[in-house]
Amino acid sequence: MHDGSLLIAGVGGLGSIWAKRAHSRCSDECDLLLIDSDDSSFEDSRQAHCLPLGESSEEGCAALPELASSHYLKSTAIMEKILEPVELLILLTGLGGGVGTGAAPALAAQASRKGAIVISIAGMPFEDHPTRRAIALPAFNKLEDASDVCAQLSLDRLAWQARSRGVDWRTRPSWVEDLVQGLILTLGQVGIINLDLMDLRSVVQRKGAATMIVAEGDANDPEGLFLKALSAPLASLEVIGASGCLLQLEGGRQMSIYQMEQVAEAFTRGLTDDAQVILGARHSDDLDGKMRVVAVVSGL
Ligand SMILES: Nc1nc2c(ncn2[C@@H]2O[C@H](COP(=O)(O)OP(=O)(O)OP(=O)(O)O)[C@@H](O)[C@H]2O)c(=O)[nH]1
Ligand SMILES: [Mg+2]
Repeated sequence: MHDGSLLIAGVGGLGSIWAKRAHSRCSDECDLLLIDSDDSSFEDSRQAHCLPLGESSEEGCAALPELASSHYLKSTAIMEKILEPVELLILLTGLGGGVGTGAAPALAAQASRKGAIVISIAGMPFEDHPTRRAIALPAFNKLEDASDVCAQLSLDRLAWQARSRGVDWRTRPSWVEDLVQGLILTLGQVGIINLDLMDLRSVVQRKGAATMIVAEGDANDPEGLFLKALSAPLASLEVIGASGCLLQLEGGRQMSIYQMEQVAEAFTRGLTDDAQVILGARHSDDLDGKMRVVAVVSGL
């Protein structure tokens, strides 16, 4: 059951691949929006809202962010309709090219103006592509300004992680999928302890920067889970000293209160003394003996 209030958006080639994969894991709970100048991003996505930028796919926006944003701005009336019911937008994009760089900040700004909570995850170009990084950095700042939570995803770290698992970093971003699925299921499904958009809003509205972490592992190894979360391919991760934390724990039917307490303790130890911690939990049949933790950390 969903009412259009949760939306996953992919902007540009990389963002669209990530968004399609993440959405396939939780399509009953949320809608999908794809924005690109390249029609091939819309393949295999009959249920998605698709916004082609430009007159034809030949035109494209290859490495032209200004062109992409001006195409986007011509579509704001359509976008207004799509964004109408949206209360939470999870925006996935890769910066440094044309479409993502130009259109993602514009989309985040429009959704934010309409009152939606905006969580953005932006892939940052490889270290050895300085030209692309120079294009990506100002776009990241714009995206961050328009988002409640904006995390930089390092493609170097993502590629390194994918290599160690023997998969393709572009098409199998399991970390991105886990995170998005965790957030959507946290907010879209009934759990043992329910979290809702009000809880998320109260955490992300704290002053200061915000980021997200996710980990899956042995339910009896809280320290290991926490260390795993810190090895996520995010470019910068400083959860120590945070003053707000929304923590969602997911485990198999056997998950005990004791295990939940231990994991919550490991994840909140580094927070300030008066930190606001909001805890949610739910059972998941695919997590026998394991636990999945999704945390949004704010007030950094
Ligand atoms: N090295 C490398 N980097 C890539 C690759 N694909 C994407 N990237 C990086 O990710 C960024 C975004 O890529 P895309 O999502 O394909 O770009 P886009 O938003 O569709 O933009 P345009 O296609 O230029 O209009 C690029 O700037 C690169 O830094 C790849 O195959 N190899
Ligand atoms: Mg592209």
